[in-house]
Amino acid sequence: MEKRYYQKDIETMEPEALRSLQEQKLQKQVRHVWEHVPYYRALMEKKGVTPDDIRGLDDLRKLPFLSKADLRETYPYGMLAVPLSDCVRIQSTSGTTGKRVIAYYTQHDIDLWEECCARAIVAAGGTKEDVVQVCYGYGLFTGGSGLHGGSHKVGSLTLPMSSGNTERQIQFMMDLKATILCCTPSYAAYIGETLKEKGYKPEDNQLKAGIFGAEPWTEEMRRDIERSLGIKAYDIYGLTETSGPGVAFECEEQNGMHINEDHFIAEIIDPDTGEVLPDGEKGELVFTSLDKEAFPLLRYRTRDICVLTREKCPCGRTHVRMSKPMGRSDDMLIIRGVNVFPSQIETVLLSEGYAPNYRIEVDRVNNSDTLEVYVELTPEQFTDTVSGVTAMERKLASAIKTVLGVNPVVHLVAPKTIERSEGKAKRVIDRRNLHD
Ligand code: DLL
Repeated sequence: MEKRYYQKDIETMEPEALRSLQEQKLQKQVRHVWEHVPYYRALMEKKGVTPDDIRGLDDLRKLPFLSKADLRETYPYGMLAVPLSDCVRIQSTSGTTGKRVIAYYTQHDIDLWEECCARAIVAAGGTKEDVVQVCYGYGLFTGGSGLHGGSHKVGSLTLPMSSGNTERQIQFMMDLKATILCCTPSYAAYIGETLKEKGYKPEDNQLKAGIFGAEPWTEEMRRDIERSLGIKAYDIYGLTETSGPGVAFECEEQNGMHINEDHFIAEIIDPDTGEVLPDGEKGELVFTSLDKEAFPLLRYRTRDICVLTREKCPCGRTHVRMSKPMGRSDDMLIIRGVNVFPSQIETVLLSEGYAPNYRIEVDRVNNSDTLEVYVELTPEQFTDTVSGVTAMERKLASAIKTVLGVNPVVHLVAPKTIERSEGKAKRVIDRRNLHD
């Protein structure tokens, strides 16, 4: 297969040249922040660092970290590095875990962001002949506008569907012969399930690829979606603070996401000590932007836990790859002292033949943590096994116990009783916080 890139020179740049490009840009970006963001300048002064101390990548670790707490502290304008009149757009986080974070963009920032998304679309096989159905939410969320802009840059026909109204999604998908689907993996699974209910087979649609991200999803979930839609499913990563989707994206190897290193430097740190870890070790991902005008962030702690690899990728891209984040460090549940990521439970459910419709409930009863997992039976399982449900629950509980080391109570529930997600799925209810 012919290799496809959106910006070949940059995406396949020799590592030495890439490093020197990053170093040049880093010096400029640090100076820009120093001169225009008093809040961060104060943090640098506190550490005794000036822009003159930052000459290369090895100096990066001299710079202070930024976290979401800093962004909340400086809400709404404190991190802005250009006059507001130079900005053309804001986007924002959903604010489910506190005050919203607002990201600002100049036209230049929008162009860079959309180019990153265009790289992702081309890596998934997109061309100007494609019909790209964008069913990430439009509005303050970055998913819709990011992929929308990227699709325009590629020259594809863009369907600005936004999320929800699954009937209409399916009608447009079929009538307009969409070839690339962009949405959260949980919504992709829901669309696949609905197509099946309507009697469509995977080969009845014209889709060839999906670009799915914005929430953690497992390899098992990927295969499930690929089967139900008859496509190849690509992962895409990003966060509002760094512009949105497209910070990193998968190529045809489906083996980690290439980080757009001409625009972002990635580091992995130990989340407890802040120490920088070598490639290959698991830790918290930290980003430094290199080209941002309005909302540049230096050493921003994402709280996403993953691993970086610089092993050569057969696709020809030279940019470092990040593993799938297994969830945010703050998504991790500690149950009876054991660290549990919801994605571990998802892996077990799908490998045991269940559909990805589940809810995890954690509580504290008589000073002891409880873990309950509600899992939907598929319609086939439901009719087959009315009498065998208890045995199935026990079997699943034991499979989960083997992986997590914690004993769950499993409840198998009737099909269609767990709420479907059209955006980011909310799979965990932790009631312990309510009692504290
Ligand atoms: O979710 C941006 C985005 C939109 C990415 C569309 C991909 C596609 P936020 O709402 O600010 O931005 O949430 C960012 O979502 O820190 C991760 O924890 C999580 N996340 C994003 N992409 C992935 C992914 C958008 N591919 C937060 N896998 C991030 C796992 C992801 N988690």
